[in-house]
Amino acid sequence: MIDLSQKMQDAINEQIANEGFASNFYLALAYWCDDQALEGCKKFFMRQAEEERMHMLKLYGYMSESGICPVTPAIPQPPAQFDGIKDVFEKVFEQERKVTTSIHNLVKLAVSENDYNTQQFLQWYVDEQREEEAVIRTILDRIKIIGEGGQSLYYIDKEVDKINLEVMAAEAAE
Ligand code: OFO
Repeated sequence: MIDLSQKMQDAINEQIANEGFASNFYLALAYWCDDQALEGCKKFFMRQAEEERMHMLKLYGYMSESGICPVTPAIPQPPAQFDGIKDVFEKVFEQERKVTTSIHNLVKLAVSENDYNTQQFLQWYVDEQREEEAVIRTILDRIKIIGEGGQSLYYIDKEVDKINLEVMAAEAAE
């Protein structure tokens, strides 16, 4: 059995709340996009919402494996108003950066406690965050190239749809 310190249990419970918030945030974004008729972006965020839920459940599993009952968090309301698609992806990038920081803080705690199991378990999250940030950065770069005037929304949506399919293919190949 894995021996988790109280500090580590609290930190993992906090991360469960972070992943739950991220999942709801992406769900809110999916339906903001739906409202703007941005089908490609909606699909991207629906997949992302599912992924974040899976990240949350993976933490539940780890706690349970350690003989600890995880705390199911109250989830704060995610933002609902955005100043366009660039603003959406900038906020997503900020959100992912926050999650990256919280994962890195968890790793630091695991290292300081010589908790080798948790260090190893968290490596998956470290890799996942690096990949997620890279995808959002790519989308922001494409938005910069396409621009935001005229029919650009149509092309941005197509591009996000394409990137979403690429992410799904890469995940299927893992
Ligand atoms: Fe954004 O990924 Fe969860 O951890």
